[in-house]
Amino acid sequence: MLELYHNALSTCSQKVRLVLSEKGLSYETHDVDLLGGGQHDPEYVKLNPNHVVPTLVHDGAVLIESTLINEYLDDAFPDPALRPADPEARHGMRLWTQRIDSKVHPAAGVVTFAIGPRAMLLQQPEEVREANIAAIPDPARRAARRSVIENGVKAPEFAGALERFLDLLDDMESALSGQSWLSGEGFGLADAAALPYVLRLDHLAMSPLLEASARPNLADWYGRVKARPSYEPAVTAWIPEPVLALFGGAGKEVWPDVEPLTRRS
Ligand SMILES: N[C@@H](CCC(=O)N[C@@H](CS)C(=O)NCC(=O)O)C(=O)O
Repeated sequence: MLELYHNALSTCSQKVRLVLSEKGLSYETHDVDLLGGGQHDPEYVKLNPNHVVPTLVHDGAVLIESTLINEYLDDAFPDPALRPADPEARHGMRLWTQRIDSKVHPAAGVVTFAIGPRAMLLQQPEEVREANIAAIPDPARRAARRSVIENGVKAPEFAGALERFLDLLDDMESALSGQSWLSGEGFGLADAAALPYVLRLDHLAMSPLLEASARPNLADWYGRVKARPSYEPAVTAWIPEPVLALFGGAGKEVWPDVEPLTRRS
């Protein structure tokens, strides 16, 4: 039996849901309300001491860290395989997943909270907002969260975080000129890892960065990932329309400030 503790819009949750769906696995879900502080609930923290989603429970085994969960799923449920068999190609796949975890994911927290849910969070009573920020265990992440909620895209962390995204998009564009998928021959763990971050930019109204006129190989890949049978049940089915409208509206509002930061010669 598989149980996923997750959040509809969380990038790391999307990544795991995509792999569950690609493998045709059914699972029970438990929603963790991240804006309401559900990740800090003492019962949840017993499962995930890092106060984050996702957590997968498989027949009593508690698994954390989205990339490691996806590798576990590929070990435990090998058909269809989502990692290349060739060791060099597998290393190449892991360069993407490692980079997404270490560089892109922290940047996604900054970019998302500077724009998407910011207005909603600023409407929360200050003591509620502050208590949820204070409960973030990692001091750097805590400080960045406070800074971007207060200052939006003008926060000192914002431009650098956006750069991490642009690096990813440009490197994907180059890689996808020689191969159809980041993982190698077929759709795999690197593609599942990258999709939520590309989608996040789209949700925050940064779609000009993803268009064929800007990055044709990336645009083609994005279209092909969205056309896979896994995409609807893993991603679209979970996306709450009001939150999407909030993210998109906030993204459009700040685009005049963001667009100059996206220009690369
Ligand atoms: N390295 C972790 C990161 C997990 C993570 O940061 N999850 C976010 C959602 S995508 C979260 O739960 N954030 C809660 C918070 O920042 O308070 C993983 O890959 O599972």
